[in-house]
Amino acid sequence: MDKNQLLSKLWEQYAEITPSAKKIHTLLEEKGETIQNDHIAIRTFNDKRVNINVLEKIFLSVGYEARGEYVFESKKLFAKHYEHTTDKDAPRIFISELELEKCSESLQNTVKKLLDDCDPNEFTNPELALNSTFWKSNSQAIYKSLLEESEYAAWMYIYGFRANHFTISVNALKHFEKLEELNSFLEESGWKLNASGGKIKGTPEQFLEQSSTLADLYTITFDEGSVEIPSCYYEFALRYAMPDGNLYQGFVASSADKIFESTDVKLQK
Ligand code: OOG
Ligand code: NI
Repeated sequence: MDKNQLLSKLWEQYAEITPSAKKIHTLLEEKGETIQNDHIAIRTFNDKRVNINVLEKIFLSVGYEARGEYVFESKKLFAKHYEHTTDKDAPRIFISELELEKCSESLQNTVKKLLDDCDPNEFTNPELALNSTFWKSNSQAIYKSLLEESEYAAWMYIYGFRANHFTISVNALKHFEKLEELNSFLEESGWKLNASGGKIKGTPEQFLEQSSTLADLYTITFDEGSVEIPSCYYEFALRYAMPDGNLYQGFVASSADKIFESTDVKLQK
């Protein structure tokens, strides 16, 4: 699989459970915009069978290289970002992992059992990053117990390995100079934005401003019955030039910390 095949598979899989994605795309294209993707994000657990080192492989194989590292203490997450070595228009990749050893014993046991019960061939599948959930477990009780401790763990249990958001590069838009203008346009068109920490995360001084929609709701059928659970979201990023004149390429941990919450159940209320 080459880079473009990988990225379009990630998009299709994301768009399938995120109706807002294609709608926002179309809305902007109707205004004459061409959409450029700033980055894509993927989540995982730090269990050595599925951690960042495993998930990154497919991206390294199509020409990506690790660049930045980020720590999210209260969410117990660690993340790395990747840039493509030759194609400067290729989206960055952001992969995060839940640090299981910092979580409760009960959460650790739940995740361990989930993975222990899987066919081990799934872990060596080169397309792991596209594999959503290959575990058989489908219990609302487990989902609820994870949700009590970690929105991230609960989301992973339901949606697994996939792109959890794509990101529109605001730099590449013609009709929106400021992120605020795009936010207003989206709100007027009916979208709800993630307001955790303010609708705009980051400042020009940090060289990156970001905003995002609240994740779409998607119906999940548990053994116990059907429930709507936040799936994936769309993000918008405006990058600023650094003193050397080059656009900032990395992420900002204090902003990312709030962007993660776009899939939180607690923000939907
Ligand atoms: C990633 C959240 C962080 C950013 O751009 O700062 C992020 C996630 O929700 O998995 O994407
Ligand atoms: Ni992002």
